[in-house]
Amino acid sequence: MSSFDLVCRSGGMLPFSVILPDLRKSTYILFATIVCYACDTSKSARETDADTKNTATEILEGMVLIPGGTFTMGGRSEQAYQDEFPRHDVEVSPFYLDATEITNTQFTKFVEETGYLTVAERPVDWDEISKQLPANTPKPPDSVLMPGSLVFKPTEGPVDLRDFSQWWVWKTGADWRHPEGPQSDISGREDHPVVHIALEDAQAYATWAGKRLPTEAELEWAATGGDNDNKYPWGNEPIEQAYDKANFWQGFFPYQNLEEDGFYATAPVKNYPPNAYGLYDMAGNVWEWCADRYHVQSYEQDSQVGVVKNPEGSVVSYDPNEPYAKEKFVVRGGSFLCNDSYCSGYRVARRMPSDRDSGANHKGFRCAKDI
Ligand SMILES: [Ca+2]
Ligand SMILES: [Ca+2]
Repeated sequence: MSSFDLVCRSGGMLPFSVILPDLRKSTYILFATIVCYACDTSKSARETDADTKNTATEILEGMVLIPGGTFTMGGRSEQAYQDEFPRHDVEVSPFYLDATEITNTQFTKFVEETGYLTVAERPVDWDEISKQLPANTPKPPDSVLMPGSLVFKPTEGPVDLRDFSQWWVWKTGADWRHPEGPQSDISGREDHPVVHIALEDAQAYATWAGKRLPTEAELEWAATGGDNDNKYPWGNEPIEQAYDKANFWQGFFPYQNLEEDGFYATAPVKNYPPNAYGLYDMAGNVWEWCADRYHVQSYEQDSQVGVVKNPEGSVVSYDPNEPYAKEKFVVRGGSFLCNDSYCSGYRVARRMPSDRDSGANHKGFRCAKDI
């Protein structure tokens, strides 16, 4: 989804030059100095080794080792969309994946250490955005080009679900610190996933953390928990009975949310049980950025080369619904807004294209790392 479609925007020498008159003393000092130097060298090596181990521990803290393997990627049910086909065999190497979505606490640490400013906190670059729109699209008022992001707003009643502009509103001042707009904040939501994250925000965090974004093949493989027949991360228990499995939308989208899972919007990470690999919220809560460009026919391309090893997505991006969009990337896993009547994003095979600059209050990420 492009933000702009809604509001027109879318990391010696030894110091031994001492000359002494007493040879014995000189010899002693030389010996002592060499011994001490050797001690210092040894100590230095140990410290370096310890530092390295500490760094590795920090990086891997909160991560899960996902085994490698081959699986059949793509739609597993009648709900599958065209872009989930053809099903094709994919080999994934072992990798580490964050057990949870990145939280507000984690993102706060990143921003405090780096001073990073997210896309939603910057003014909109009209010259850049206009390249992705039909020619002669008029420049919107400056007020629309102020920093901001998309915020979900429920409708009064049933609406045409093909028109998502009805439940997304542009809010100046909406960003990760202000999920619902400038009057809101994240106090009490420290352990909720960070939202209003654009692709480059997620990439910047990952680089700072010594990690990377996962591919969609990695996320689908990891979401299954090792059972390729799983439609959802928890298995195949129907979504209507899975209110204790994930944070999604119960009731009638986008106007009636029964909150049977306990949450209208985001939930704290780890609020629901993990899948078989120990991963939380692989379905629901917030959509998660992947490293892959979205192309509606990328599976067609991959299926023609036999078993595809560690696919990284299409070289070019294409979404037939928004042909002017310059670059769309894949998001996975669905969000607190997902419902069977709309996107069924909680299915492990579900792919969703997203404009790289578009964050919203249902979009976050988690990181991966090579072994
Ligand atoms: Ca919910
Ligand atoms: Ca998620």
